[in-house]
Amino acid sequence: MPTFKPTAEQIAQYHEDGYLMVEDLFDAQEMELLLNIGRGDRVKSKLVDNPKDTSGRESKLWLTNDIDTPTIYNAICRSHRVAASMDDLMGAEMYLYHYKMMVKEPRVGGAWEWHQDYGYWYNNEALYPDMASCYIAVDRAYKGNGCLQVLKGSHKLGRIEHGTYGTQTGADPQRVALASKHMELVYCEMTPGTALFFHGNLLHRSDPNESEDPRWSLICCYNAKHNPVRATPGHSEYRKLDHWDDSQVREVGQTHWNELQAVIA
Ligand SMILES: O=C(O)CCC(=O)C(=O)O
Repeated sequence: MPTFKPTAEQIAQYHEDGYLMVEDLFDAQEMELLLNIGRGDRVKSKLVDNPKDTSGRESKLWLTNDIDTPTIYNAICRSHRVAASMDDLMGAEMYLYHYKMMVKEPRVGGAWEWHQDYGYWYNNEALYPDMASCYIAVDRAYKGNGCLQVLKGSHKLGRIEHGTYGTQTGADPQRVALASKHMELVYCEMTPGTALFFHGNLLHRSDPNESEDPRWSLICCYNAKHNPVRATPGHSEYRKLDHWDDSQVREVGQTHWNELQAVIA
């Protein structure tokens, strides 16, 4: 069972780059469980939204702030390797703001415009940008299926003005073009189980899925305890987040999967 605690060097790198990629934060069995549960989850499938990109291509996502149900999602969001690492990287007590499953189906899944997550969350009256996410690759993510792209170090720019482009909220394109002249564009290619911790002000985007491979990912989003925010549907004010042992991903996940199979049968 993988465990993880960021070193002082990794924390410094996170502050410098605005992100930290950790390979194999979850093992193949944990990701297989997550994918099976994600595909068979009738409760979550009722929450699915289909946002369109500027060219009309649809992605699928569900989003929730449920922290109480003993699901594999909560076992991951509460796990020491994610939640305690988030505290270490952000230097603050972080709580789960929400989490979401992002699905880009083969040949169908759409693009995401350049944005900062704080560009969205600012509108929920989050006072500080002391917010961050952990993107977990459930499927392999690579250029062809629209992996995440980031502008390295862009979290240091502060919040950029956001507007509506197509049906999505995006960062001011002129400002992004300016930043792109000075900052390295990194394609975050990831194997299943690899995770990307990234700051709420890091500029990121992704291309549509042009491949035959699906691209599922779970994104766990956290806010600092000291950062007031207005609760909105699916997004929470401060609630203490107890961390669970890393072994719970497998244990809670297996029970979750058994329950789902019983419902499906
Ligand atoms: O899944 C993606 O490609 C992008 C998701 C994203 O940017 C977000 O949820 O903030």
